[in-house]
Amino acid sequence: MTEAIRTTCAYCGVGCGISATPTGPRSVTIKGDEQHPANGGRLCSKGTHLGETVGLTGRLLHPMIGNRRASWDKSLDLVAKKFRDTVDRFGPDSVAFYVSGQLLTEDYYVANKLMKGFIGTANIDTNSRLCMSSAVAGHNRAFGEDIVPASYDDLDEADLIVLVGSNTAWCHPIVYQRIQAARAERGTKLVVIDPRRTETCEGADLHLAVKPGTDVALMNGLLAWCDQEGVTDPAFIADHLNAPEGFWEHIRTGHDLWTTAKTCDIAPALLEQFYKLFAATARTVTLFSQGINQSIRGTDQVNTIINVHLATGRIGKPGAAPFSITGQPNAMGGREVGGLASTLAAHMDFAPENVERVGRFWAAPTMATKPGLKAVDLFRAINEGRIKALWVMATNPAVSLPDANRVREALEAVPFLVVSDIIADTDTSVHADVRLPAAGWGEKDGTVTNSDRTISRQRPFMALPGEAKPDWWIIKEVGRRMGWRNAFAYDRPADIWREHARLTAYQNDGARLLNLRAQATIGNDAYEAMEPFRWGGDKPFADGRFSTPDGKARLVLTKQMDLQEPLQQWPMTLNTGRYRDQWHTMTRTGLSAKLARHREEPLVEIHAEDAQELGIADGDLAQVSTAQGNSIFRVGLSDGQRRGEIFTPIHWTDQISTGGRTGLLPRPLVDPHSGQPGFKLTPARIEKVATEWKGFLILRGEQPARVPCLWATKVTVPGGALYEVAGNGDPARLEACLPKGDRVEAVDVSRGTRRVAIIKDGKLAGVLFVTRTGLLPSRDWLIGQLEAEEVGASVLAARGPSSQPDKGPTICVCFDIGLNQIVAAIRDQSLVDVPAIGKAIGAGTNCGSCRPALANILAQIPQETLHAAE
Ligand SMILES: Nc1nc2c(c(=O)[nH]1)N[C@H]1C(S)=C(S)[C@@H](COP(=O)(O)OP(=O)(O)OC[C@H]3O[C@@H](n4cnc5c(=O)[nH]c(N)nc54)[C@H](O)[C@@H]3O)O[C@H]1N2
Ligand SMILES: Nc1nc2c(c(=O)[nH]1)N[C@H]1C(S)=C(S)[C@@H](COP(=O)(O)OP(=O)(O)OC[C@H]3O[C@@H](n4cnc5c(=O)[nH]c(N)nc54)[C@H](O)[C@@H]3O)O[C@H]1N2
Ligand code: SF4
Ligand SMILES: [Mo]
Repeated sequence: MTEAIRTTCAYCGVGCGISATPTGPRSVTIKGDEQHPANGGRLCSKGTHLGETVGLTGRLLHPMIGNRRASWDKSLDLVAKKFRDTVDRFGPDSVAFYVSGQLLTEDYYVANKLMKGFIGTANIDTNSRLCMSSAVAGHNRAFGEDIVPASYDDLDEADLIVLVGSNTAWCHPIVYQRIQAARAERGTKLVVIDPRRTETCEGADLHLAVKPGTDVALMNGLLAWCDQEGVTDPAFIADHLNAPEGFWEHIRTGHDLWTTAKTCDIAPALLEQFYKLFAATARTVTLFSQGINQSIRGTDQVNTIINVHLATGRIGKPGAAPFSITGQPNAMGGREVGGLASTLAAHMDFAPENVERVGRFWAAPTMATKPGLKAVDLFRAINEGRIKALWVMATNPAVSLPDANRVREALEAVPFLVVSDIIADTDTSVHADVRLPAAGWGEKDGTVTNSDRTISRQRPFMALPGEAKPDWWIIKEVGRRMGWRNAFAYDRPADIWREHARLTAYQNDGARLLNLRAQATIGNDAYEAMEPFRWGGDKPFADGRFSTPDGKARLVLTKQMDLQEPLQQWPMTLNTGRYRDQWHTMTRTGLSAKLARHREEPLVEIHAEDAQELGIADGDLAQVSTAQGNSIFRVGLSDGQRRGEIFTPIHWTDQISTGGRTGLLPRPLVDPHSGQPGFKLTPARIEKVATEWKGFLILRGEQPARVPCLWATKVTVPGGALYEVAGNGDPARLEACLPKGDRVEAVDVSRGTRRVAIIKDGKLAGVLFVTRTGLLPSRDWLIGQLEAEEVGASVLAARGPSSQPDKGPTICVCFDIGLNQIVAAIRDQSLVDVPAIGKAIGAGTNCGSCRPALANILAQIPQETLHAAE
């Protein structure tokens, strides 16, 4: 029996501890780590199903130069030479790295050191620019340092939790479960501020469906209310805060309840309820994420939230804090090493004394002396020919940057592109001159920092596959080959960790709260055995001292601007975000058949009345257009959408679909302080797309084929893949996607229906069902036949001898329980709450990610029908 390895989840910034027990070379049993402070043994659906994503499907296993396999030596020499030559010819500012909050701290540190101390430019930016940079800029403005002044324990101690622009139930499910536990145990109140009614609202006491982009008005109105009600803390304000000229006059003018309610388009009574609750509850945590950060006024939005906490003294105390919750597993570690183009290293900026200090510490030959290009500007600079060599690590900008079609042009145009990834073909890597195979989760070795400053180890439990190498190793090898052998002489992650820790402590007289002095001398064994720990203490700023020169925090004067100007050509507003069971560009979660069940296609969600006016029905295809481009989505009617607003998911790529690509739609406009793009608000248009036929394709085994039709989306299913397809012209061309084998076929001319199955050695190898006017059968039974021993022509009936009733869309992915089964159980057994559903049929009793969905289903079934059933 192999021993369990304690590691940290690959995905979100909650940073859950995992206990992984290998069961074979590429298989593992995953459990929550009961000892880990972030999760205490719990895992959400994504963490629970990590085991399904550690196979080698699609992995990049060897360095590739163009489409040819190459040795590490040759590939690394080429990368080093191209970067060296480019710097020699065009200067250091002609090269760039674009890295990721999914690198480990050790990887990140080496990349940052190579660029800022040795190549001599700060042109290293990260996808955290798209994610956390407004929070970083907001913290710096308010506190003088990028400190998250909260911990998860505060959620247990708060009496009120306000979620602003955060779909916590889907994106930080274990934090959400913790909040729900606090509600159940101590009656903590929960308020959600989000234009959409998400599943996060199912367990909330109040939901404010604000007009998008009006959070500044909402929070300034809240501060005005607190001021008027005498809830501000005059002593704290006098002793610990600096307010700019005219700050309070500004707050006291035009921020009354009625004006604010109008600006935010919320009923005044509802707004008053929130304001009263906030004013009455000293222990308040305001947790925020992308609805706040991803705005062209993101930094102001962050500061407006922080202003309220500062002015009411609700900071540095148990259960009272503004809480920027991070997205990626190591977003925070990246901030700590200084991996953003706008920071230098270890919470130091580009002030001359910092450049000098870090330069001395690194013994650096050519220090960067000024901030580098931020992500959106970086790709613009490539398109303008100013960047001639780019190295992308652990991010997929062809999908995830705004105006992604222009980004693809840049990736194509840059004279030399290196991509380090774990996957061979991504929308980004298909443009690469050199592809370098990186170690993935379960193979990587190092540290990550989660949302509440807890540093945990990611430990390997599988051997490196093929020739894959850890990111830190790849970067230091390039550094050495560029001529800096001693500066990059690391043998193991612990060497890098100690150096990073020493830098945080170097000449740090207390001016920087980030100080890992105690880690600077730890031995390799101690690093190996490191337990999760939180830096900066439990309550930063508890003494009212901040990291500014005078020790006082700063209030920032912010003004609401109208961000949502309806334009005739673009009458709708496009909002974008995440699904519960997919991670970003799906290179990993897309491998799991279980996780695919929650949402099998990318939906554009729209209010029913908007849809009706536009002649669009549920399940139709529709094209979403913006000034940047257009893409097709499946329509999902949703009463959680405000009128005039549509929502699309960020996950789908060219690798798995022909449409559903959100990234090409948003404007490349950014916040002036942080450079973070305004992903949540883009003027848009939507129109129905009619197709002559629709259908589906199910294929056994691995499926590299692209399906030649207008609409095709692929999901992993047990034993193969399912494609939903639709298009015009003759659907027969799709038959090219079917494998060779015995063919059985059924045609119904009147409905324009054709059903084809390919059987190989008695087993089902593929099916194609298309119809012009008829209905399509449920896919579930056919998918089940992929793993059946023997099938015959009867498979075309798409129904077994004792066919089960249709389960409906999967709600509980752990136990594969569908909507219809849940509704039936609720009706038949008169179930009244989520635990009762769990007792009756098990749904929601494993990872718990679907509990908000169960609550939603319950809420939609009228109680009378339950009594009728009794
Ligand atoms: N399942 C899953 N979980 C994830 C990820 C994933 O890909 N999948 N990614 C991780 C990462 S990197 C991140 S950054 C986090 C993101 O986590 P979240 O920020 O929770 O996720 P999003 O869906 O991007 O957006 C949050 C909400 O902001 C709302 N919003 C839009 N505009 C406004 C506005 O003007 N005001 C307010 N108040 N709200 C607005 C949206 O309607 C949306 O519901 O999730 C992390 N966790
Ligand atoms: N419209 C819109 N766009 C958005 C957002 C939005 O809300 N709306 N959100 C933004 C946010 S917050 C984020 S964080 C980004 C995320 O966007 P991306 O960072 O582009 O998305 P990922 O799919 O996480 O990309 C990670 C890549 O790294 C690879 N990888 C995984 N592990 C490793 C490793 O250990 N080493 C290496 N070298 N590679 C690895 C994966 O295969 C994948 O190709 O998207 C942003 N884009
Ligand atoms: S909440 Fe889920 S995705 Fe996030 S770290 Fe925990 S298990 Fe992983
Ligand atoms: Mo993110």
